[in-house]
Amino acid sequence: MNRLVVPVVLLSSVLTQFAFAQSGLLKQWASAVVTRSSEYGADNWGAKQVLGEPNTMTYGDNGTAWASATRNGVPQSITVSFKQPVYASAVLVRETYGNGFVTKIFAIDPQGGIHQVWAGQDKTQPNYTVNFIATFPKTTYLVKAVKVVIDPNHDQNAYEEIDAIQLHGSLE
Ligand SMILES: [Ca+2]
Repeated sequence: MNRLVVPVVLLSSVLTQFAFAQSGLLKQWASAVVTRSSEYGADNWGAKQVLGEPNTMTYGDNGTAWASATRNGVPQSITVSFKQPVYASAVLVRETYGNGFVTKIFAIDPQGGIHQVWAGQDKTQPNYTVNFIATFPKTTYLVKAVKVVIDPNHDQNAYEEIDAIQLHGSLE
């Protein structure tokens, strides 16, 4: 038992800035934008709006979330990085408008290698802010960034908007 307890105590003292569950699971909000396919604005609806903790608390067209430049069209994506690289097991995408639009998620390792970790049908329903969580087998490589690909045509009458992105993973 002590072999388990000691490392957790040590890690938690080092990583006090991160949410750190008893299981050793780190949950980090995105800290920087790596790139994005487009953005509706440089400030409101800009890619930087996905950074940090959620701040869009109502469903709808809110400038505190990222929106692509056009309401509908070709696939869009946003790539964000995290302060602490981890062996990743899930990505949370906070959807706040046009919900149900995530199509693929890629994990990016510290050497820049790109790995698809999730693809499928996002069944998130509209009319509420929703934390869509894509889970996958824990990566065998560290993940420093993720790329979220969306379908802007999911809701023809809305922009597909993301308020925040969180990476779940562990240090071992
Ligand atoms: Ca749309």
